[in-house]
Amino acid sequence: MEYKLAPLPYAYEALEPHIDAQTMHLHHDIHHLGYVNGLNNALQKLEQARQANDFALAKHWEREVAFHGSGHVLHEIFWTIMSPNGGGEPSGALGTAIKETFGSFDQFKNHLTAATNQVEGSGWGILAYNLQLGALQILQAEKHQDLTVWGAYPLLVIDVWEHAYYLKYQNKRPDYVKAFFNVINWNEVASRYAKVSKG
Ligand code: MN3
Repeated sequence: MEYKLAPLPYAYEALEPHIDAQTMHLHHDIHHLGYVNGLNNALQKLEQARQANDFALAKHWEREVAFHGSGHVLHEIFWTIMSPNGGGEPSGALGTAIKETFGSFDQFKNHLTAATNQVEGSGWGILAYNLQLGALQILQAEKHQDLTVWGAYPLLVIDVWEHAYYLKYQNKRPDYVKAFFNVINWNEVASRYAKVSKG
């Protein structure tokens, strides 16, 4: 089976002024496509290494599958949890869970903002639902696959690789993260939460 790159669910310029059209073009059409192609290639090479009983080589392709596969999964979520009609605060079960877990929406926002700004190098700030614990968690990912907590289902992911913001925000990652809250599609985040939460 071949993984494919789905089109953006809105126009490239739809998230202006918070995220510019050129960044969206490069990010989706070049960077995300690179992960899709990298994943398909790594899976094929892994299969070849397995058939050749070359498990030293398989180790390399397993790591490539983790990198490109996680990159593909996180970007697929990323496009859908943004919207030109985004921003504000979540209501309903997710809004309640955020308040119960973090004390208030503002405190949640402070924590997620700090965690995202503090990612060392390239990575992601993530709000996840841990299926084993039955609890919301704020996590970081370095690259796409490092620092993963097993059992954590990503609900909201904020890409802080430089390709996500450097054209518009240069070195000012905190300005990009602040602006990002204006495009969060809380309806989609809530729908992801409803799919996995026990409440
Ligand atoms: Mn990216």
